Amino acid sequence: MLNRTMVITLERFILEQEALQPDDRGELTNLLYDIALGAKLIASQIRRAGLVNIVGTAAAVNVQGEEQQKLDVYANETLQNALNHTGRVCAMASEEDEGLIPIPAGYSPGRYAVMFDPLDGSSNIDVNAPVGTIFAITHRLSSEGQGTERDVLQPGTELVAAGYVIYGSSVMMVYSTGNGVHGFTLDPTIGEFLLSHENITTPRTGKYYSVNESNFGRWSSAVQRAVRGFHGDDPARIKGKNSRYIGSLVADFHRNLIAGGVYLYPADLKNVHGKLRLLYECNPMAFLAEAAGGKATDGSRRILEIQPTSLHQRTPLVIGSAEDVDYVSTVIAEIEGRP
Ligand code: AFP
Repeated sequence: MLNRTMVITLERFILEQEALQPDDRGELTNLLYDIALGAKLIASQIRRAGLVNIVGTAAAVNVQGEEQQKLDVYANETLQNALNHTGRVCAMASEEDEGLIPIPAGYSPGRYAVMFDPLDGSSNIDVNAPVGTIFAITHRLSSEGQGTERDVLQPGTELVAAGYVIYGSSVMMVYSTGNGVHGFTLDPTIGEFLLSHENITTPRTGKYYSVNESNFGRWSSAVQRAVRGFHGDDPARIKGKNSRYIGSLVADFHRNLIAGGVYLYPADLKNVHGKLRLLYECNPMAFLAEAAGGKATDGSRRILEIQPTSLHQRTPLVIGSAEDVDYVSTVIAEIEGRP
């Protein structure tokens, strides 16, 4: 008989998955759980975002008399504090910090390096639109002590796990260790992430395309041609799509992952290498897209095969349903005269 009170928590699910990765000795499980804890703390602050000013200046200044921090600073510190003392992490890199973040004195460095964008899409906070936290995890390459940039500057093919948390109408954590993509929704009444979307697979082709079209005149003619295809101008090869763009990668990616579609942030005359960061945004999302049956390229190369050379390297990104991503690569190759 169906057990109606049975729920699968994030902890239980990743513990069961861990049996599939025996060499990780439970550390990856705990690391994902540390990230989930950080995300719950961030979620609770985001929920209060509009209230700080209503509650008044007393709430904007904490007991030490410090000014209320901006949410992206808060999210960055919260994640670092959730990870830096556990003995599981040798170094961190964040979109908010210029250099590598070492493990504080007194704590032992561990086997993993973690990269994150603590609050992606933070310009959306003021208008109550969804934002997110994105993360990626690698095994360290250095042998001991504090981690080095080498541990972090690994191609996405070396990731052992990646995921994001979306702070939307509900809070969801979506992650993969390469073995399926799984989504958990935070039940605020019990403070637990519960399995809500097991084995997410993205449709081969999607309904939506997501791109900041105000950049149209600054794109290469190849990118313009591909986007016109999504408008419906190339019906022999691709069906026209609906446009959806929030301007928050996590939210745009999440919708397209579930419903099918393609997100683009191409290079343009202002952002000659694209806008998004390889380590904190593109690699983790590419890892998830591929684990869900989708694809991610920079217009020609597979994102996960790009060798990073610096912490804040940017890359163009085309990500989502496999046939839609392939369409963009094909059009770009044709116009640029590549095979
Ligand atoms: P912010 O974190 O500065 O809001 O940037 C968000 C982001 O990195 C990504 O989440 C969006 O998809 C993209 O930038 C939006 O950029 P445009 O505003 O140029 O469209």
